[in-house]
Amino acid sequence: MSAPLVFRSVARGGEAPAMRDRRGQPVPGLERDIRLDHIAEGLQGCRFEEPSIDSGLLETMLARVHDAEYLRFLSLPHNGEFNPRWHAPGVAPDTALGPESYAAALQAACCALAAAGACAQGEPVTYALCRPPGHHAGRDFMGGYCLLNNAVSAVHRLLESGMNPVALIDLDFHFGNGSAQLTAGRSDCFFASIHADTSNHFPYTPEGLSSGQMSRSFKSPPTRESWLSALRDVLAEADARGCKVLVISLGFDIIAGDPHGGWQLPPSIFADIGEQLKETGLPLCLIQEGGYHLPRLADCAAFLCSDLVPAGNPA
Ligand code: OKP
Ligand code: ZN
Repeated sequence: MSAPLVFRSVARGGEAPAMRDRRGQPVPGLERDIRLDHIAEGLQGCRFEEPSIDSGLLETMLARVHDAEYLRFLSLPHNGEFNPRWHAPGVAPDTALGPESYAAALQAACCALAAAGACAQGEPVTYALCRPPGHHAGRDFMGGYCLLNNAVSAVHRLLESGMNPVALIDLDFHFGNGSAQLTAGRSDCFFASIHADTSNHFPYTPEGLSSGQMSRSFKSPPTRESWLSALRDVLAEADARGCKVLVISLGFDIIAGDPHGGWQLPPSIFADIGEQLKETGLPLCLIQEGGYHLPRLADCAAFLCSDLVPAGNPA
């Protein structure tokens, strides 16, 4: 297997101008450009390519995922305000829009589409190294730093290339409520998520999964073994359903020390994750979601790829 092909966001800026907790209290925004510098450091054996996506294709794909009025709203000028109207029902508005937020979100969507495109062309492992994340964004809502759902855009591009069904597996610490909404009721996309119980963690609302979707949630911090066994269950189900490709919503916020997390898993768990993913034999389209503990992000990425790249063949 060749080294992962990485598509990295080129936009700088558009960092969360503010963030709020569930009670509406201001908290520091941790979704920063520098996250990607740290992750890239762990991807040194990988190939990097520009995420160049035709603007027509971007528009077409975004229209498949999001509501036209929501997209129009995002494209208006913004200056750090919160917009309750465009947050998910029952979720306290936590994501503010700044002047460059939408440009950054569009860049992230391009990375995901480029990764999916290369995946459809036969690349065994593609990686959208993108920000802001996307899995909390739904058809007409933002939240948790997410404006556009990058992973679901990738799903649509893969489906259109004939890879059907697609599995969308969300490994981020937080429940991907946007991805769940956008894949509900689809027989061509199997959605599964492993996450922290949503009564105590963002988005603080019931999962409300539709039939055919799968989740493994943890009320208390999982051990390495219990988390990995949840992943085995989810991958077995994707296999049983005959999924042709795995889109992975990749969160590095499951590890100890993450300021938006709360678990104690070591970065080396990503070596086991990489091994399990590789063992499926399916093409992998990795989409970056969360991960905010800067000193450990490079390790997470390096451990993940240590098993996706054959030893002695780093490039
Ligand atoms: C985005 B992603 C602070 C609450 C802030 C924000 C979580 C955003 C997570 N106590 N909650 O990584 O899923
Ligand atoms: Zn997260």
